[in-house]
Amino acid sequence: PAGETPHVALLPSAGMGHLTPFLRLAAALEARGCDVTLITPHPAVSAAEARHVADFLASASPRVRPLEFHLLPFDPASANSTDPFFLQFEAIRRSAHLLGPLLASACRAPSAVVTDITIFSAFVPVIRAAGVPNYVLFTASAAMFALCAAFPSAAASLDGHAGTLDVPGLGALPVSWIPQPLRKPRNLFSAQFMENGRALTQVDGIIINTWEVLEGDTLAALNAGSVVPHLPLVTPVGPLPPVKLHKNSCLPWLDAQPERSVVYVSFGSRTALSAEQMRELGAGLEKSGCRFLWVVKSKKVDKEDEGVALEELLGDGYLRRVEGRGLVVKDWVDQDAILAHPAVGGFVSHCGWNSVTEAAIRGVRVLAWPRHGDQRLNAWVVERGGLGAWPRGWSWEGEAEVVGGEEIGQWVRELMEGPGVGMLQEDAVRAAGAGGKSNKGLGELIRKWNT
Ligand code: BUP
Repeated sequence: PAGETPHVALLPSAGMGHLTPFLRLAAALEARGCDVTLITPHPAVSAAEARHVADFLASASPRVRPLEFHLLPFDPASANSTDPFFLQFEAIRRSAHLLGPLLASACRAPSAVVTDITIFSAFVPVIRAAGVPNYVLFTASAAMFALCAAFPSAAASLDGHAGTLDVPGLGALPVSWIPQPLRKPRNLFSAQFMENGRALTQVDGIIINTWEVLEGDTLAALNAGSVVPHLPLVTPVGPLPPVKLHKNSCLPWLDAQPERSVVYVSFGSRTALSAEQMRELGAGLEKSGCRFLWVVKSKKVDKEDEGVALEELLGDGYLRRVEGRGLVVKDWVDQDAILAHPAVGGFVSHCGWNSVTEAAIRGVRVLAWPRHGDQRLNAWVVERGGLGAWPRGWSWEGEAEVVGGEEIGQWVRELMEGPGVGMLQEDAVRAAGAGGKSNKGLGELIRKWNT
């Protein structure tokens, strides 16, 4: 009812890239006086994710309340995929009918429900039946959202010969930029992607963790109805400010390094490099002559990691050779704190969207090495927006070609010698700050939910 504090129920899916912006949105809403319910699917896809949610809840204000969403048992063999994240999306989707009774059990009826883009279409009938306004949080770039919205109709023109896909608002995209599963017929991810794309007109609004200065043209095309007609209003609310959760073991090492001398290297929470590529990257960092902080990941989810030692992954003697100049870690680090550290001057990134937004907020130039999914489109946004460079030919997951150490070393040197991105940082910080466009956009949503 009008005048009461809005109560927003948030339903993330799986993957740090999806969970992170939900936690940031929860914190931003709470800071603006909303009551927030964080609906958490159980079991989580990884121990790291379960821990992350628990840490967030332990540090959040009591205005953020958890609500456990127990998933029905699900046989992975019944779905056409082996990817742990796609299977988790499916498990959540198949349990969608359980959300109605769960919402009814919440201490207050929600003023709005915000669901993750990967799962939302399964929840449309349930949320409609509950009579609650229904919003989607899109966790990547507006460019990727345009692809998602246009894909069901554009897919017909997926022309292997021309090698491009026409996406209104973006133009003719090389097919190689499109997430790999979408280029293959009949698989779990494409089915979910298509179904979500088709259902977008059935929700009340779309929230995106991006900002006008970075993606103004794409946002304008989306809201003019030029990407697909009858889309609900798309509101950019980004870059959502990071939430402080972890202590960071790398900071003492960074404290001892000169200003802007260290390149930070990370491919995000769900991208593992092949053993051969990992060795070449190691060689490249060594050849670059730069100081580096490298977060190594050899498995997609922690359940699969049998504790392979770094020496084994990087080759004998590597760690000794780079000692003092390079720090290699396998554990979870506080990436935002690293990017904010004055010693960090560049970021070799897979261009997961959260990493891109964090690089912008902290003013760190990016060397884009997209590996899968939405990352090539995000890298294109990075390049267009002037946040960094993208060596177009560099291979991605599943491609046999290995990028050599010599070439990597050269690009890393150029990254560290390249121009600063201070102006972009100012734009990003201004957008999310008081009076900024994204900040106002979030305020308008809250006002709407309050009437
Ligand atoms: Br790894 C790692 N510490 O050690 P993205 C990641 N992060 O804080 P992804 C850490 O996780 P998708 C670590 O700062 C970012 O906020 C990082 O999200 C943080 O990529 C988040 O950048 C990772 O979107 O997800 O994990 O590949 O594929 O869904 O984009």
